Amino acid sequence: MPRDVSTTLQTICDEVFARNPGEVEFHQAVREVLDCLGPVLARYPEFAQNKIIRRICEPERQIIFRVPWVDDNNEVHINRGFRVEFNSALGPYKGGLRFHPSVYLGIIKFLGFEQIFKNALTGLPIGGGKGGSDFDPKGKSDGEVMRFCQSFMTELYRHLGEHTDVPAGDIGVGGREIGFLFGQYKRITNRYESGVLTGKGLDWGGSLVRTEATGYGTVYFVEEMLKARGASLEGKTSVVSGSGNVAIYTIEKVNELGGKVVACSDSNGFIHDEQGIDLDLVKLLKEVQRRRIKEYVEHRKHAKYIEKGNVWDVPCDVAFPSATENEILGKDAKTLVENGCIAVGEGANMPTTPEGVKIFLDAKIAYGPGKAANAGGVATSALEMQQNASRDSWTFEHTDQRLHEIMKNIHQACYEVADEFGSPGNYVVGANIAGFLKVARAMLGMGVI
Ligand code: NDP
Ligand code: 2IT
Repeated sequence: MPRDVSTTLQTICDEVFARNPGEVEFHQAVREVLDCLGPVLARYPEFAQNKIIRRICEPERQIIFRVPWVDDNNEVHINRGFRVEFNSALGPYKGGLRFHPSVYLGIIKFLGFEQIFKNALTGLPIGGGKGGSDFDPKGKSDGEVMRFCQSFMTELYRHLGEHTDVPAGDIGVGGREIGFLFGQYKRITNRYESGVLTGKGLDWGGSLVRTEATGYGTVYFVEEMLKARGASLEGKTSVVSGSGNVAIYTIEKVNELGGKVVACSDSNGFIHDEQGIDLDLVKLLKEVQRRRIKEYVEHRKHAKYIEKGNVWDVPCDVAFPSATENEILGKDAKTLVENGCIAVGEGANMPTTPEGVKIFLDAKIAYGPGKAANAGGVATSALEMQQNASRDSWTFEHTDQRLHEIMKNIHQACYEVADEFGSPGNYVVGANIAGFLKVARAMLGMGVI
């Protein structure tokens, strides 16, 4: 890389870190993308001349608001709400809402930044955004969750719209929460604007396959990476972290493709079932009853629950981190590689630390970074928007086929672009450059805005 290019990128990184102090996850996400852009700036000086990277790193709009609500005992609580509308070069802001006590601006900005490039990779007309709150839905009654969602939307609604900003789910936000949010939006605006939220119920504008899409898409992506190496998931053993939406439908698709998942987790510990995870049981415990994963072993006596254990210690051929950011540390990546892991598909966003990523890349295993591998979720959200716009609803088979094609295309784009820019087999380089180029070209075409 020419020296002036690497100096420019380093200066931009330093500026972003100084302008956003303490937002360590955002810094990490920015550094990873910028580390890949040297060859792009060298080839296209117009991007630097027009300060495209500096503009991409500054959100178009950031909204922070108070969310007061009353619990079942009439006690008042105050949470903080966020929506970061990061980039609308390719379409309305699009990205999920996360409700988790760890949420602060730095998390929402890292997620929103990743979302820009992920959404670009889908090839669909969606910009990047993310939102959420430090509200903890765990242990709350349905009534409490409803009142929180209504209060959250009472502020957020003024910033949304099917052509403006379209939220969906993420950690702690699923079908129940999207229902409460949509109901309040409809009531305040007096508009049945289906396309303003995705992940809706199937009876009122939701799309088939959206629930399954992130997990299925991640497995499709891994299947493509393996195919490129003459392998497949059939007969392989997998480990999946988390036991939420992404984890559950990752397990379902691995099973369908002839693989076996032997472990999954939640934030308290993990279960290990050498006979293969009983997915109906996990669905019942997590989706229907909202219980903890440790209860699995009460029903499957031969399985083990390891409280506070590390799921990455379980040997596997393929790893699917599907819980949260930075859940695979350098030491975990080392363990996975030493145990013979040949592929990693990131269902979660940025689940691997930079040390871990380096270990995977150095070991030359098939490593699919989140912004490529988990793009099936948001892609199917965009398909939901298409159905809403045409007041139509597609069959499961048709929607799944579209999702599958999109994931194949993303894989192909990442693979080819990595090659073209001198890093064959490196999907981090491929995803970051392919995503960046789409956004950068659109921004260039629209002038200084
Ligand atoms: P869910 O809330 O359905 O499930 C999250 C799972 O991860 C739970 O098992 C949860 O355990 C675990 N988890 C969450 N936070 C932590 C933590 N800090 N430490 C350990 N475990 C944790 O969320 P999703 O399945 O929707 O999301 C999982 C990941 O996938 C996130 O990174 C999200 O950003 C990403 N993603 C989601 C998409 C979607 O469509 N839903 C799309 C693309 C990416 P516990 O119950 O104990 O908290
Ligand atoms: O991280 C993500 O891509 C999501 N949480 C899904 C976003 C969406 O708009 O469907």
